[in-house]
Amino acid sequence: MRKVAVIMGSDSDLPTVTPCIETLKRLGIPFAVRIISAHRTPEVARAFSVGARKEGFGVLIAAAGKAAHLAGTLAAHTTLPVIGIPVGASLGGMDALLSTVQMPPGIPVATVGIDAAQNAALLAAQMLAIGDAVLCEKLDAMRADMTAAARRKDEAIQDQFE
Ligand code: RP5
Repeated sequence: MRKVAVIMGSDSDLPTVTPCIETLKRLGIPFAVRIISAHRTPEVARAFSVGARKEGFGVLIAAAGKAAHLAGTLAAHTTLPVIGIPVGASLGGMDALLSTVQMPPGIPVATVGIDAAQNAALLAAQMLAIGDAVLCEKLDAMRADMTAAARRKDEAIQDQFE
C-alpha cells in the first residue's frame, strides 16, 4: 500500500494533527510524519514534494496555520493528491483556511475544515481505497460504527426528554 505523508508547518501544529495520525494508525495505513515549513524550510518542502512519488507516497497531507502556504507549495511540485488542513493558530483559522483553499486553477489542494484532521486522514484513506478492497472494507466498518454511535445518541436523548 502507498504511504501517506503527514506534514505540519510547526511542532505547535501537532496537537491539531494528532487525530489524523491516530486515524491512519487505526486503518493500518503506513505513514510518515514530518515538520516542514513553506516559509522556514522552503527548500526541504520542495525536495520532499519532488521525491514523494518515488518514495512510495500516495497522498500528502499538509497542516499549517496563519498564512498557510504549505499545502500549496507541496502541490506545486507533485501531481500526487494533496490534502490541506487549515490550522486555527490565529484569526480563528480563517486566514489559514483561505490561504489553503483558494488555489489558482491548475494546482488543486483538497482542503478540509479548520482543524479537521480526522477528515484529512479519512479522505486520504478513501483515495487509497479506490484500488484497495481491504482498506475499503475497513472504511465501511468505521462508518458503520459511526452510524451506530449516532443512533445510540439519538435513542439516549429521546429517553432523556420523554
Ligand atoms: C505556521 O505558523 C505553522 O503551521 C503554525 O500553525 C504557525 C505558528 O508556528 P509557530 O510559531 O508555533 O512555530 O507556519
